Amino acid sequence: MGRSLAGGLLTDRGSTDGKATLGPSGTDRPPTGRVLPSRRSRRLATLSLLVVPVLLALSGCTSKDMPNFAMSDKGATNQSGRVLFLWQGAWIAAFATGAVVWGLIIWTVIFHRRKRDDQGLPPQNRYNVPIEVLYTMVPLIMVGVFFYFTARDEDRLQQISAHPDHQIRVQAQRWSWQFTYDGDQATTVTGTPGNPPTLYLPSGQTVEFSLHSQDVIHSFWVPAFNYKMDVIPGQVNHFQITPRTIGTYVGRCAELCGQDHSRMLFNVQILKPADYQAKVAQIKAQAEAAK
Ligand SMILES: [Cu+2]
Repeated sequence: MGRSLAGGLLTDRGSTDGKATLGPSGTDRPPTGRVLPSRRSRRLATLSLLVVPVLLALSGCTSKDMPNFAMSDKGATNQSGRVLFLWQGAWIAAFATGAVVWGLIIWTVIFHRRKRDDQGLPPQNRYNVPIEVLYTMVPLIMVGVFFYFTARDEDRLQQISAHPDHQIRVQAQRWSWQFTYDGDQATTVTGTPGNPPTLYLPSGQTVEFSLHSQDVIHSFWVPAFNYKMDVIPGQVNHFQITPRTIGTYVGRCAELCGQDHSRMLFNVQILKPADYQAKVAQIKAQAEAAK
């Protein structure tokens, strides 16, 4: 008797007396159970018809061909596209897994429901090594794939060059933000909940942020960057980006930090390098004039 996939699911239905028996392979299987190659071939053919076009369609996809799943596709920084692609891949893998699971459930419900003339229990299967290896290995492979792409991208996102073009100190405090450009105290801008500050960034130049907190844990988040990092008291966190797409974006705190957390907003303007220099010089001139 040939061993079938899915623990005898491809065998003929039930034994004549409705009682399960233990076969020589250790599988409970009715004496009349046998594999029907033509039916199995048909099912494999149907499965390939469903899976192969999906794989072919996905293999030629780029980030732009797929939905964003609520992530920004503005390409505001050199990193935002990488995060978007990882996010899209994770969703598509989740949808594919869901489709297989729901497909198997629906297939079972439709094709293996109890027939009118069925009596007793259907064949009871256990100790089916191939199916047990399958449902152990498939999740392990899935987790491995998720882990590989996440670890690869996280490593690249957190790479820091020793000599960034600009260093911006970000200080979070209940409930606003303070920005200082290139270590020059005269360029410090402090916001309030009623008057959110603007962070200026030069396009095409590397910027390193150092994140400081004066009180509790906050999180520095510019949604268009597809990236955020915690701002922790007593610890300075760093990350680098290269702004790319000129424009104005919103920023906010992404860690519930107290009563006015929702008002902890700021703006981000990515400018041409010359315009950026002019803005920073203007901030400095205004601070010196106010002395
Ligand atoms: Cu906060």
